[in-house]
Amino acid sequence: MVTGTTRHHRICPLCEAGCGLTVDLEGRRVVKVRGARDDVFSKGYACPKGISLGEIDQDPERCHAPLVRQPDGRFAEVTWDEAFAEVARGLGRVAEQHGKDAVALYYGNPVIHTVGIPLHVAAMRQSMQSRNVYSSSTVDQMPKNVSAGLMFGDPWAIPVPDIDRTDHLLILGANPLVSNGSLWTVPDLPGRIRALKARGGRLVVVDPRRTRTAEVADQHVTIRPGTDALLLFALVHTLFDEGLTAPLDPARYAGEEQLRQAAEEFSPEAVAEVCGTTPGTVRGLARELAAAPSAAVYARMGTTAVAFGTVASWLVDVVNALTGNLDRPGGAMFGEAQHNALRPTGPLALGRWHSRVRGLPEVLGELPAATLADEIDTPGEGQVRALVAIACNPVLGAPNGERLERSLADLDFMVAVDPYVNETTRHAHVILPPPRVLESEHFDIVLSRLAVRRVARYSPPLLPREEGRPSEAEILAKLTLILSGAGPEADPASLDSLIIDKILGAVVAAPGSPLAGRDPAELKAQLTGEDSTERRIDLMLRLGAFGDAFGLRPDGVNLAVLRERPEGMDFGPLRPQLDEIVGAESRVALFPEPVAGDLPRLAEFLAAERERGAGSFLLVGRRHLRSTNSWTHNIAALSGGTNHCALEINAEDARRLGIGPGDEVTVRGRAGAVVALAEPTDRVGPGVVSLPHGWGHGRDGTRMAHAAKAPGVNVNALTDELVVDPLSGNAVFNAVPVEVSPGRGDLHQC
Ligand SMILES: Nc1nc2c(c(=O)[nH]1)N[C@H]1C(S)=C(S)[C@@H](COP(=O)(O)OP(=O)(O)OC[C@H]3O[C@@H](n4cnc5c(=O)[nH]c(N)nc54)[C@H](O)[C@@H]3O)O[C@H]1N2
Ligand SMILES: Nc1nc2c(c(=O)[nH]1)N[C@H]1C(S)=C(S)[C@@H](COP(=O)(O)OP(=O)(O)OC[C@H]3O[C@@H](n4cnc5c(=O)[nH]c(N)nc54)[C@H](O)[C@@H]3O)O[C@H]1N2
Ligand code: SF4
Ligand SMILES: [Mo]
Repeated sequence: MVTGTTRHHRICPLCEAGCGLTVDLEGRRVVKVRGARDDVFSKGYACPKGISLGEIDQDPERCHAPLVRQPDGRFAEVTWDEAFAEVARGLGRVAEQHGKDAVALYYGNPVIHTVGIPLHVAAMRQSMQSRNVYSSSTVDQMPKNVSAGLMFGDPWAIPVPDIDRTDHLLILGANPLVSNGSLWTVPDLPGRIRALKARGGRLVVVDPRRTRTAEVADQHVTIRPGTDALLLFALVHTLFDEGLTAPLDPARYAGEEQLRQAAEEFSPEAVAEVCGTTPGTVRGLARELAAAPSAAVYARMGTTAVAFGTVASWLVDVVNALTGNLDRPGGAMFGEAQHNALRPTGPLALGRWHSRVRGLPEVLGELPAATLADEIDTPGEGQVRALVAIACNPVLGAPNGERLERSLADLDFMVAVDPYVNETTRHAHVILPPPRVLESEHFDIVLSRLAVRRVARYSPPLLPREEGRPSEAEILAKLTLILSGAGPEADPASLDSLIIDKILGAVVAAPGSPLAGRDPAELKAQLTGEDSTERRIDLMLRLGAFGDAFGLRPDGVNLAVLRERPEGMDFGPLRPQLDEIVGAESRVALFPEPVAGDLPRLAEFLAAERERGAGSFLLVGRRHLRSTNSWTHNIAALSGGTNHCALEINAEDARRLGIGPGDEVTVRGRAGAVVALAEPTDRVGPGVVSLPHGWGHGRDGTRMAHAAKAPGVNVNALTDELVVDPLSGNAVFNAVPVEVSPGRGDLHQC
């Protein structure tokens, strides 16, 4: 280490793995980042994105001052007070003229990677009193939330493979060697897979594309996109048919017999051809799962962002349960939150209200992102006229993003909390940039529940914020206060204090709570931290799984303890928790009623697919190791090389159509068309094409000059906002029917 350099530990906020990084600073400048060998969880692992955290943090095109759009359309820098006053005016005017539902909220993926946003989003939603709440959940994992909510009574009780102890891992529609795991916090997946194989374990991957994960698997089963629900049902059928199910305690599990009956029509023989495989392969998958001493099934985007997302997500955990692997070491286990998760109990209520235009059901208080444009475009009572857009880029991330972009341009007011002027935020009237990454603390609020080990970690801000610059938590608190009518001058810390009082009030009043009857003011006085954000983290830690419960568990953690241990504390492997999660009074619902109601649609799909002749291509997505959805293409160290936007097409299909490498091809979907560059390959099978998302840069008025040099095309110009998974409202990005033709036809886009 050079003199003048300081060395720090910091949790990487860029993906769900949450690796520990060692960051060397010279003053306020990052000189080097690498994996932290002493991190209790990631033990030195880091991917190229984490290593580039300095470049991301110091990208000169990140905004540092708030921006207000001028009458000529250009953005001007203003003071924070001016910016908040402008937001209060803009949102106030819309709410006054058109009512509370006219103000919509949309928050995106980085929300789970920050502290300030999850700390405030619940209060913000409450104070808005708007039915128009949207998030990237409905372009991502909402089907899994629905299936978990229906089966276990908690939408975040999502089992994760206990990879360090399993003998057999079956992965469908996920590419964790590239994504680094999702709904599965598992740093150093490459190392953990190597360890699995070294101890004689087996990895099987079901994916239409030969991904990096498929390449290291013992078996890669190619599947026709969009058919996983059928394949999984055939596994269930086989388990019953061949007497391979583990005995399930009827006091713990409900609906086994109905499930068995429902699986009858989905035999391997009935579905295999539609799935693009053979009955023998399907039966083999089921037999191996049943025979393994321990096994886990895991599935992600290829099974959630599809038309049968909820059914497929449910069947994954049905297979885990039927093989006796749910909640047992080496199987699919529940993670444990380092913070107090306020656990809901009882089956999830779906559709408590419906969207105004398309009548789509609310899920977890949200409406589907796929219908936001309808709600903006369609006049009438409750029409959306203003948007609060937090850490999101739905122009590139939501289905038919091009239509949504036209809708956003038409809003009366939009405020964005975002560091970039990008495809979405360029339509905002006010942009409020969060501080530098290294000026923020890091604490996993959502993800620790999905972690493969029981760990507690906290990273304080490495750098003090510049004078007068609010934290992301303060920005969110200010917006919340504005939305609640308290005005732009209200003190953001007052909101944290109120929330702390509310949580402590509930904790001391809860019957059976170890803190029942205690004085909330006395507990509050014990909280430590530099600011109210840290005091809230301290509260969560103390009430969490490893917490000191305000002194009742003297060995437990609190913020002060973790501040002394930046590398974190490890509390061991996962432990069985099903009884706590489901509760003594309830049972795991193996055959939840809403899912049962969607099965006739699956049967119709099967029948239709059996009749289908050779048809159009099916489009699937892919991710690149050095990308993060739409927003890291501006970083030189993370772009170029293999990280580019190209249409993978089967080499034989390309030859038949007269398409060569690098040729322009027109891809046409229901929503629109793009001209992409072709990459003929044997990675995808006949009839399948793949385009990554998050591209389509270089639009007027954006400020991402490096990204604009290799803009790529927006795959979500092709995806159809009118098709959703009906139970969850989730968008469909995989198995999208498209036409592919050589050349650019009459299109001028690139
Ligand atoms: N076709 C297709 N479309 C997809 C997908 C797919 O597989 N195929 N995947 C979908 C999935 S899973 C997701 S999650 C979505 C993602 O879509 P979104 O969540 O809408 O957007 P991102 O591209 O992740 O962009 C995140 C935004 O947050 C900003 N940002 C980054 N860090 C911070 C921060 O710390 N604070 C704040 N306030 N802002 C920040 C970035 O500048 C950017 O504008 O895309 C979805 N779209
Ligand atoms: N490097 C990198 N990492 C990321 C991100 C990123 O953009 N880049 N994004 C983050 C986000 S927001 C998320 S949600 C996660 C997503 O994490 P993953 O789900 O692991 O990532 P994907 O690459 O979308 O993987 C989906 C896989 O499903 C396959 N697939 C498509 N259709 C089907 C189908 O019908 N059936 C089956 N069985 N497979 C199908 C695709 O070929 C692809 O391999 O990654 C996160 N991590
Ligand atoms: S795997 Fe994810 S958390 Fe780990 S260094 Fe890479 S981006 Fe960061
Ligand atoms: Mo995502």
